[in-house]
Amino acid sequence: MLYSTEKETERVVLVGIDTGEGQFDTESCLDELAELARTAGAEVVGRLIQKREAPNKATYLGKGKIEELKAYLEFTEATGIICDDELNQNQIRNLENALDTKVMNRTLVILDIFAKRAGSAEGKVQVELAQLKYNMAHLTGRGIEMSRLGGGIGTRGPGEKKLETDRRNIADRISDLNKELKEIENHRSVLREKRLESKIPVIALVGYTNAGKSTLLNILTGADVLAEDKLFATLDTTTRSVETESGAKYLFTDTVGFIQKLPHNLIKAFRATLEEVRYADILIHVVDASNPKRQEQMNVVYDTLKELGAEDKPVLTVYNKTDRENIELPLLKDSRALATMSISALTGKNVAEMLEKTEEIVKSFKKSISVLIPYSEGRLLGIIHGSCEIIKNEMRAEGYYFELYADSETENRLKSFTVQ
Ligand SMILES: Nc1nc2c(ncn2[C@@H]2O[C@H](COP(=O)(O)OP(=O)(O)OP(=O)(O)O)[C@@H](O)[C@H]2O)c(=O)[nH]1
Ligand SMILES: [Mg+2]
Repeated sequence: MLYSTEKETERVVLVGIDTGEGQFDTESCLDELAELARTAGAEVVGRLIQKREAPNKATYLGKGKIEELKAYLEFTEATGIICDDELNQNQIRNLENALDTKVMNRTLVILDIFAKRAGSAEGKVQVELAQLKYNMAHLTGRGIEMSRLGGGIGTRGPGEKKLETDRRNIADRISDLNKELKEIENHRSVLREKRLESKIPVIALVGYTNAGKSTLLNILTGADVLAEDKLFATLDTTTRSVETESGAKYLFTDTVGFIQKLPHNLIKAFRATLEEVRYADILIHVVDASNPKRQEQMNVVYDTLKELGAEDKPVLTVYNKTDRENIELPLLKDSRALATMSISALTGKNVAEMLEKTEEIVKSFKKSISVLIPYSEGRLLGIIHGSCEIIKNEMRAEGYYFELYADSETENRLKSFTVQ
């Protein structure tokens, strides 16, 4: 069933708990949550922060705060609240009953944005799967009622489709989607194999959401990826090739941005998409240098990379948006990266230099070797031409002589033919 998502604007109050811990202070968490809520189409009409050591196990907020919030909701004519943390089913139900309003949280809002943005078949399947799993675990009375009525955050699936809310149907749908995802994953891995075979180095652009990854891909490759001042503008992976001045070819991949408190489940749901990061030769870590929280955002990126099993990849860090004036200096060297540079993806400043540096790093991971391939081993020429950078090549009496840069896998295959 199709319906318009514009029907109803939710008026929401943002709620957070300040435990004095965590990398980000609660105010800036709520700033980001406000951005997310706006992107999801809700109007933010207020915010409330409670200082506590830990969330209340049964009700998230303390008793007195709940009374205050109830009055505040009436005053602001809010239609719901969005909590910054992951609430369990009990906390949601208890809060809904006490406040007589719809209770949402950060994950639900992120999922809702993902649902709106998902473009590819794969993205849609991944999002719907994550939403249904989330609903199985969280959606209680009021959420389901809202879904049946058909409006608001957490009720739409990808492509404006209405999300299933009947538990029996959800389980069936989850199993169908899992099968679909498996097929898509197989297809993707075939494509990836082909790419790996071609041995063109793959460079993945990673970074916090809104850092400028898509803008950078566009300027590098003339791609036409949507780049805008919204969180999670990109959900689908785009790969484009770039040829440098020296004639070398590289594949650049742009993918979904990271954000703090991205639930583990969601990362898992996007495994197929994010897998591209694991197969990249190098990561370019794009940082929004003009964001006062850039250091914290960089830490989130490294934590997420770790979760993806990509923590050992060579990294080139680029401080982006350095055309802006509000940048707090100094921009420190990123100790986790092989090199750190300042660029502007918007004006193109230093982008050519970044490409040179990338090339340098790719090469530094390749070894310079000399090989003599007997004429009877002609089949190896394909591998050499496909995967190595050839510096010198000669036809000698005993066979083909090459001086080349090879990656470790190719070096291994050519081992018995290496010469001094
Ligand atoms: N001033 C300035 N703005 C930039 C620069 N690079 C990107 N932006 C802006 O930052 C916003 C986000 O850029 P995107 O390229 O969409 O960011 P992204 O990292 O792909 O974001 P997601 O896909 O949402 O994760 C856009 O409004 C861009 O125009 C830059 O170098 N300078
Ligand atoms: Mg993007």
